Amino acid sequence: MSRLVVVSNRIAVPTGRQTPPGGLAVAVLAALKEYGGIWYGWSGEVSQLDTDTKIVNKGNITYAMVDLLPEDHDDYYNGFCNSVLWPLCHYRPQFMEFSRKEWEAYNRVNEMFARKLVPLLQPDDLIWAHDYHLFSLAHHLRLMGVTNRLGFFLHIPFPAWGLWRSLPCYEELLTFVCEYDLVGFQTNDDLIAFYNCVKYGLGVDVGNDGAFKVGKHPMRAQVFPIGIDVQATTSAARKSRRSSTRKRLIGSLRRRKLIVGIDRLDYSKGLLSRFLAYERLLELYPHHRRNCVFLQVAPESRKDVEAYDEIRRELEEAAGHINGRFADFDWAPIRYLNRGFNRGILMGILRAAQVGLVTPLRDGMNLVAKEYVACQDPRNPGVLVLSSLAGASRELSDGAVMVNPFDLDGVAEGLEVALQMPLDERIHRWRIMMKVLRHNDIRSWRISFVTTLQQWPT
Ligand code: GDG
Repeated sequence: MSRLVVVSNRIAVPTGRQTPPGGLAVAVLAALKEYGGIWYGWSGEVSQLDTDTKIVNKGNITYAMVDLLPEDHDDYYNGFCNSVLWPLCHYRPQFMEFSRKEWEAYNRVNEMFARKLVPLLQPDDLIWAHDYHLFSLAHHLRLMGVTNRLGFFLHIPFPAWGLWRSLPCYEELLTFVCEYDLVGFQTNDDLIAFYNCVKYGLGVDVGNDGAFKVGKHPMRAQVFPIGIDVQATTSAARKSRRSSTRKRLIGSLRRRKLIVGIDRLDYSKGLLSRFLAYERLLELYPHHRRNCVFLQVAPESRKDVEAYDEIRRELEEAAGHINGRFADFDWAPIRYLNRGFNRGILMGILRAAQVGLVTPLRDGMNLVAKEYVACQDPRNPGVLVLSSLAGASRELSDGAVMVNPFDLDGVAEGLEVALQMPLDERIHRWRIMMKVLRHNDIRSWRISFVTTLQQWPT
């Protein structure tokens, strides 16, 4: 088999037992561990000078890391990636702040990533780029004469044509995306949105097999819903039974039911609406007062982007308000932890919860929804309450209690259903979801993407 070279904006070299938060890191690491290869991208460091690529070998993975210059960190990462593409793809155009300077920085950094990658490549390497930071990478690699197979997977949603066209550089960026050989999306909704953009933005019709040509270049777009490492997740959750943190958590609940949310602190995750929906639960269904606890873990991300400051403030206020309104001497309805934990502890928290509350306003997939299911005790599983706007809803809607995160009363009702659900129904729903997770795990995601990339367009 050809060597796999994974390229992502951010490299996550695991230290000890810690895996950094973020769905992409978790997924890519699990995929690379299986057969090994190179993981290339930004080190997470900002340097004043253009530095050499740093190489670290660990197990069967070679980590190749480049630093960013301060102005590139501002304009490419905080700017075009996280203040233009992220809000646009998550249907939040009000947070979009476009400038030509940042668009230039985006292309400059994609060119730099390509230039420093070229010396690491062998002729038959398969190159698999990840996520919205690297829409333009194929374009720069092609300009440098790279003829390797180039695949791209988008972890976040692809926006509808009506939104995409609001990006001033939409046509050029879309043309760059079409220089990959294979482009993968999380759901059919994203794929259809992409086809429409290609059709209306570039005037190109897509064939029934998802193949089309932009200029002379044949490419293909397809759905590859990302999965999790079910066995590793389940066993981490089982092992956590012995952990002192989990024992402390369970002891502190005093037999109250636990509702849990775990998300990076991000406006796409719908945390404020989730807090308000929980408040509605306590208003509309007063029998849950004093009888349940909502634990939200929300490690900070993208601290330099203004919109994230605002959400942090809003959440602190909302948690304070709800606790102030309902708390008693020996009960606080919300526990809001604004920091990260190691993976073992997180999986233990998920296992301990009677309800997993996953209510993003938009999400490419949402791995926490899948992890919650995999962490459950088969003899007494909890219930997943899931947003219909998460990619995971396309696979888990038969087993989860489905809610629309914009309908606060509806989410409160979903919580009520979940908290009251009898054991036999919980087991039935859990089994349906586990079947889906096992069938489409991280391994089959990786294999189906890489195999399709290898075979296309022969
Ligand atoms: C993007 C897309 C798509 C969370 N807190 C900690 C921690 N986590 C782990 C979770 C989970 C991952 O991070 C988060 O994954 P999500 O999928 O929920 O969300 P994004 O980070 O936005 O991921 C998303 C994903 O890519 C994969 O394609 O599903 O739609 O937005 O695994 O458990 N991990 C550690 N400490 C924490 O505090 N170690």
